[in-house]
Amino acid sequence: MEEPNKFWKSVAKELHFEKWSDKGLEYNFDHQKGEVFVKFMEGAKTNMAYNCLERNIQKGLGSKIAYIWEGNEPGDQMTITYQELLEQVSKFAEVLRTKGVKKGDVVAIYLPMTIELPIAMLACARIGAIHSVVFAGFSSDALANRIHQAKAKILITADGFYRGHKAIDLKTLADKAFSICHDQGHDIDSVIMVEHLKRIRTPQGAIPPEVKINKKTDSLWNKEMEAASSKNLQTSKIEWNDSEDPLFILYTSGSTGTPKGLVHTTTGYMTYAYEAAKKIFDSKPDDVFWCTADIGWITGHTFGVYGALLNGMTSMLFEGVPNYPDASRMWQLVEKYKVSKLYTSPTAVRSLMDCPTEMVTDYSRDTLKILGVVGEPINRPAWRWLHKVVGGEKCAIVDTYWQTETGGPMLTPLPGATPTKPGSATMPFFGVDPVLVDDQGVAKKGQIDGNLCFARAWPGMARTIWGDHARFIKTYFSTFPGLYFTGDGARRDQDSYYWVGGRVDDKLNVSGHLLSTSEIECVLTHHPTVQEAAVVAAPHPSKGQVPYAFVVLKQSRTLTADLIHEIKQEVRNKIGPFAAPEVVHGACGLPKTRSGKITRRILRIIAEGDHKANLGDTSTLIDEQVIAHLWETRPDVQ
Ligand code: 6R9
Repeated sequence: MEEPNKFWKSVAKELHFEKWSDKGLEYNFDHQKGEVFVKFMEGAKTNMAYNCLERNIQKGLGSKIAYIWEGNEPGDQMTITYQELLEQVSKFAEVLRTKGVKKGDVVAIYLPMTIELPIAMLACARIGAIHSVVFAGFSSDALANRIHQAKAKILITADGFYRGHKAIDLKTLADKAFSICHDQGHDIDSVIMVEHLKRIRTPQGAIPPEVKINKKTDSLWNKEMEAASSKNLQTSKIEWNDSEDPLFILYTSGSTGTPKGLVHTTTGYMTYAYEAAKKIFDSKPDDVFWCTADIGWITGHTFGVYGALLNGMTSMLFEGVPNYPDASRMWQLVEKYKVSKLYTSPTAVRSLMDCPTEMVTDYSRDTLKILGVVGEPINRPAWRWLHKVVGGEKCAIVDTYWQTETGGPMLTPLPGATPTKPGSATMPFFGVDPVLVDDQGVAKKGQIDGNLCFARAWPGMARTIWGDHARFIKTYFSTFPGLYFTGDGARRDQDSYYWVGGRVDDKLNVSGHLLSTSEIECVLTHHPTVQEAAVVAAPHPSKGQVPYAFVVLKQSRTLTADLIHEIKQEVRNKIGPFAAPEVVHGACGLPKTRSGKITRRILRIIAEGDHKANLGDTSTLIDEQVIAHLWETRPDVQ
């Protein structure tokens, strides 16, 4: 693209600005030449919530459904229109003001997938407060850490919720987080709690959490909203924010150290989210869009909330899990709500593709048009299954590559326009300039494997790490000066398609052969008995490093000596003898973060057999017990 600046400003023109600015993208990526910064349309005044709500209502979408909410228990459901959403957001904006929240203050939000979550986010945006959403699956420690780091003033939470049969004591977790914060010398001013449990059904066998209210700090969402209603307000006052005023902070776990609070600002992020949802999901007025990602992750922010609402879409908010009450739940919902655009993760696809095909095909998927995936490389069998079984070979598949830091997709097909190749996120999004560099930072042209960087700024990128700009520069701009470094490795093929292979620190060097762990994983997951696999590097006295493979077998399969031999042989055949795993470790599961990422850090420690090593923060794992099980089943030598 010759003139990204002109292009992005023309996109911004479709949105509402109280004051326009002719400035475009201004940036410096080279820390040797001065401060690293990125700005877009500095000096313009706008408001994200106004663009999501009033702007659409003025276009006649007031009575259009903004969200369809479906609870954990089938049948728990509700809808809210754009007009109703505006009323709720306006009231909650007043509630926040009454609580003393001002422009620039940080509001922590720790809520399940309920309608109050986007309401709270939009209310913050409306008054210029900065939201910091903490995924409701995080532990008290993780919440405390995030509240403390951002010095959040107030917390919005709920009493509790259910995921499948499991009850989550959200308020108790929040209370624990406060006492941790208190010990660290940071007290939260007030807590607003949604009484969610009394309006949803309890799953069979689950025990509803007991909730304690602290009279000094806690108040109830509904009571606060009633008080705001009594003021008879129509719509609350809008804060016209500057383009570069922070919109939100979102924490992403660093592979080491404390989580990084990435800061996204107003106009650039808004313009990028709007255009990404519009073009990648080919937004149409009668769409029902379902982004399955929790709003606590960047995908939920950009697509589940902002991208969807900016485009006036109807979208789904699902509080449950894909395998409850059974593994057909997702397809039941696609049929029930006539979903046309579905955005999910390769992990979800892989977990569902093992079930009998009828679990999918018993439900109508006729309305589906686009199937998107994000979060990790999708292996070919999963891509094909999604295309064939779910999409009936008539849906476009969009494999979108991006990061919390990038705000929106960087490599992605455009549906119907970009011919796809299973497993490749294809080509750069508008104005994105990918560069593959070798370890010395030399950019390589043509067909090549390298470190994935971006040479030019784009409007949606994070501007800094909250309170630590030096860390921002060190993490993203110091490895290859002048370039934004993603931390991922990628290959560009003969057609200029990009294949993201995974984090570059997942590379291993066996007797001088540089191997990508994901390359080996790909062979392993192709094996008919293997459901999931992760490969890490283990030290070896003569070879330097060797691949150590963790494999989760499909149900009813056991890892016999013959099978181990067969699996190793398969890798020998497909990649080469040097790539054959030294150890094949039969695992009952892999340690994963709640966003579905395998924590290789932990797997490396287990592979090394270092019982004394510090596992680091394990609070973000779905199931901490997996670690103990992996230690128990660790084979000595094979
Ligand atoms: C949006 C999101 C970012 C990391 C990223 C990369 C991996 C995401 C991918 C992908 C291959 C894709 N990743 N999408 N790898 N193909 N389509 O997931 O953000 O949680 O910050 O993760 O996820 O390794 O660097 P985040």
